Amino acid sequence: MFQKDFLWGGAVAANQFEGAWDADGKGPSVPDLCTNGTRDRAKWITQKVRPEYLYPSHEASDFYHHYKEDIALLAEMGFKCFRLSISWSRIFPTGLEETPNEKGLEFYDKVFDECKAHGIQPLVTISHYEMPYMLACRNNGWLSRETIDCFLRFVETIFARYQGKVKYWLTFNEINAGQMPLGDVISTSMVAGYEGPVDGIRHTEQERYQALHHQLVASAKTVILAHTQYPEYSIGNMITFVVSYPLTCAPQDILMSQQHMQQSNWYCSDVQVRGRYPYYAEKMWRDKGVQLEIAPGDLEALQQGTVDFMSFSYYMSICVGQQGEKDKVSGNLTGGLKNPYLETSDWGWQIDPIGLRYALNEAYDRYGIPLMVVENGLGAIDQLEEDGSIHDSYRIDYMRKHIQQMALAVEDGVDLMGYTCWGCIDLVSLTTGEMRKRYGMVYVDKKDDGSGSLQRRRKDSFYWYQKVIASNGEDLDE
Ligand code: BGP
Repeated sequence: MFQKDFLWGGAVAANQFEGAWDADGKGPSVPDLCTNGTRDRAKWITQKVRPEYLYPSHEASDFYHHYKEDIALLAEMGFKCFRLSISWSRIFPTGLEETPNEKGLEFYDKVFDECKAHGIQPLVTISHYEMPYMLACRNNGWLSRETIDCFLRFVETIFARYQGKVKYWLTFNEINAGQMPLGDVISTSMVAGYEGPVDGIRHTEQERYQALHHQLVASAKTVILAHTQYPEYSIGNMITFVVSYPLTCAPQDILMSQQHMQQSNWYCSDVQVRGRYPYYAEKMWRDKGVQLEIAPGDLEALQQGTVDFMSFSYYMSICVGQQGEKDKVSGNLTGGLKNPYLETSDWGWQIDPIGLRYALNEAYDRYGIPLMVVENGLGAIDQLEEDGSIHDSYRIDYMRKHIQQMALAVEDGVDLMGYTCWGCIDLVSLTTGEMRKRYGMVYVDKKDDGSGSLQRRRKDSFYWYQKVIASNGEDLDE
């Protein structure tokens, strides 16, 4: 079964959860310029805040003013670990300052102290889909090498400040999203001079892979900094793991699926875990017309800066094959072909718990280092009953089945450190900016139009997860 010190918990990201977007000296980040959207209507990016639009990150779930209450609720569930990100523009408002914003640093001091008081380990994502907007405009996000130095100044600051308070760190959230057509906008912040729907920006493969190279170098240099100056830190990478299956047993489909796994899932983690671009990279770049500009010292940094553990988000699997162009399923940043054996969520994401056991075995077989599932969960519409209860048995069912498969993977021999389900307290959806797409075990009274008291309520899944953690994953009954 799960190891004795298994890190049970949940995960959030600053821009989807904190709110207080311009409080205490914080500068605007790219998500602060993103309006709300729906499953069928993409969010917009505007070049300045326009009064006619709603910007969900501005208030979000207002963790900034509710952190004590929220961390107490997590502690009540028995959390061992709380994954959260640090907002870069809270610390460096434009990304270019030489000295950090003290008030921003103090906020996270308070959050980590509160976690410590409740015996909860923070797991900090250094960069979760955000960047100071000024820096994004000046450098077109990660396209410029200069961004690496600005990022490292941010990393040095938080590494020094939170010594003794944080042990576990992740460099970039879902770094491989940068390879994907919509993911590149969200992950690499290449938004300079653009106003329009987020899915309307077009980047060339050259730009995408170059920006990603800069992120990979920044990630490696972050790991090197930790290993040389903060040996007590444990640093992981983080990818979005969208398992692909061949649509049929036609050899062409098998090969396509293998290539998809290499190019979409392994490309970044191969670099971050093994310390070099994989053997299939050269051909992939050639096919895509990419000519990477690799500066002296980059490859050495990649080689030295390999992570201590690997983490990933897991929500779904897809099929890949030559035929079936019409039967598509969506995903958060990437879609694929429909699998006839699987159901989908209300947002069209394919639900596949067994795929998680498969993913864990594949990753462990490939790398042999400890793994952690740092995002997983069901985005669903919850019904608030008159008595204030929320009966989310569908969420319990989803989580139970995924935890069961994790337990089987552990039985298979996989070294699994922990599980932090996504959006443990309701927050803003990344892809649509909606509030009604909820993942939490704690309900936040807030609607898509921005109204609501922000009051927190325990859902049925809250009490269920409490039992799961108390029994170290043995008791999964409702
Ligand atoms: C992941 C992101 C999260 C998150 C989650 C759910 O890709 O790392 O930030 O929000 O997906 O996606 P969504 O919010 O679109 O439902």
